[in-house]
Amino acid sequence: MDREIEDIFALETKRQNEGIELICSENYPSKETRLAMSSIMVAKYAEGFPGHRYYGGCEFIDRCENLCIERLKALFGAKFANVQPHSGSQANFAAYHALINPGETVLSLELNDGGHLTHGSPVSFSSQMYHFVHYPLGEDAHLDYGIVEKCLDEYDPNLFLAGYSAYPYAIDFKRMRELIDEHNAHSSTHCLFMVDMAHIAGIIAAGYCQNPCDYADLVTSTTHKTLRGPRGGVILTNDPDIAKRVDKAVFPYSQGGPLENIIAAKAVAFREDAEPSFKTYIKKVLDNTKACNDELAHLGATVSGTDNHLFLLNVLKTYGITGKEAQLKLESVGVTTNKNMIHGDTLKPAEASGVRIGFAAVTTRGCTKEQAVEIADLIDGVLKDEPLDVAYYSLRVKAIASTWKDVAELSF
Ligand code: DSN
Repeated sequence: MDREIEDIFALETKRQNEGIELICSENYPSKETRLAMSSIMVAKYAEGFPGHRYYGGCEFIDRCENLCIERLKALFGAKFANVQPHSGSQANFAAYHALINPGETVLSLELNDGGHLTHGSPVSFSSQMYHFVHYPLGEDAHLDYGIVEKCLDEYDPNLFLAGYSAYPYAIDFKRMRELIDEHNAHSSTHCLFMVDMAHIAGIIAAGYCQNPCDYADLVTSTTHKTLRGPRGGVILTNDPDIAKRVDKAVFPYSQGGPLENIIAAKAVAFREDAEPSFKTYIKKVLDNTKACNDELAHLGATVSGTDNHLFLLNVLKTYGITGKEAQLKLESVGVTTNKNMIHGDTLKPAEASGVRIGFAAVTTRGCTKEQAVEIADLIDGVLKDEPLDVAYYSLRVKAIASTWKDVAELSF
């Protein structure tokens, strides 16, 4: 097609096939999902929603978007869904607009404690449009529902936000709902409950943790992490009035024409996610993540422990190097991770004391529990050894990755 672009594709495919991808927010979609992404659905303008478009010729686009909506609703047992957000950040942008007014107060977890940029980081639109305050984690880096209760009373927020980017433990959405209801019973401000389930959406769909759609007023997600779909966002709710406000907040407030090829790909992925084999996949992700975390602990490393697809490795405490240095060392042998703040971190985010490690992507390719343990030994060696034998570890990484499926040939 285009020699320059083709050459780059070949290099990236090789990097992905020969490497060990441990960034917990990444995954590989199926061939079928990728085919939908490159389909001719891309050529259609369809501003508006099924049955109410600003353009003609939307008969089949409407069928596709409706199918996507129905599949998503069935996956999470929700009454209403909007599948048009281009990303998780866009979904959150629209969600805030649908739920609260500019300047109103949102109680969320800070980025440094595992939250997300759009959960009130000073460099994001979120903190500039709304008044964000934060609930801290407990001393053991777990959510402390007593602290949440106190913060609800102290800040009297208009919106409580749960769902995180670097939180390795189970979340009790039911307890949060109870706390918000108790707070609302004696407060003049009515606090709404929003969950950003982007990281754990696949785990929820597979039934291995509480479903926030049963408790929250509104739930946002991305579709490309544990859900293994195309890169994009979605919004779910059971409240008909909120659903109407969500649609208006997505279009025309914050987005123009929906990406109908991506919506088709979301539909394909949601069908895959409803298969029994997806449940088996998620169970393997949980087992592999725990196996790697536990082996690192066995080797003497300071790790967070895990109830989901990710854990945090404190590299400063364990190996005396920063998260940035650890990320670079691992990358030099073909293991991809990202530096991450650890609870109570004293280093800046650009350095950080830890790395975030996840098993969603490698498990899609076929990583076994034995290999997850081997990967822990490899990580420990790479971060401990000085000088680092790059050639030796690179060969070990390639040997493991060579037993897995080709990233371009996956079918679920
Ligand atoms: N960038 C995603 C992550 O890595 O968690 C969140 O948006």
